[in-house]
Amino acid sequence: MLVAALALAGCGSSKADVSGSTGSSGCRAATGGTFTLVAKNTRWDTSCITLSGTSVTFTIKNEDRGIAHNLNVMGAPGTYKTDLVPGIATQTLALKGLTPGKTYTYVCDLHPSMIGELKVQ
Ligand SMILES: [Cu+2]
Repeated sequence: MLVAALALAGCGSSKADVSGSTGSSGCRAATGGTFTLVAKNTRWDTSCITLSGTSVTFTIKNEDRGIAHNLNVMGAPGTYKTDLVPGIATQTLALKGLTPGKTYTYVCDLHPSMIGELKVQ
């Protein structure tokens, strides 16, 4: 007897929230095996990077004069971070052997709020 009443409650077109959207909104793609990451006003210009392939060479541009930044791609194999260097400065970091399907977190060791995700596809 209760079944009919419960079935009536099922109307309405509420779309379920989609967590972890499948779109590319918010992420920038590393193309050609390179990516330029800019640190300015103690922020990265990108907090989400997608990569197809298992290697990428970052160019890190520190545009904060007198403020030290580095790039630490936590858990990446080999040399995974640069030295802390005050701006204005440009560094490079070449990563190889990244794991497809894994998301790596990158951060500046001095500024924990400078954090982002590198998604290896
Ligand atoms: Cu920093």
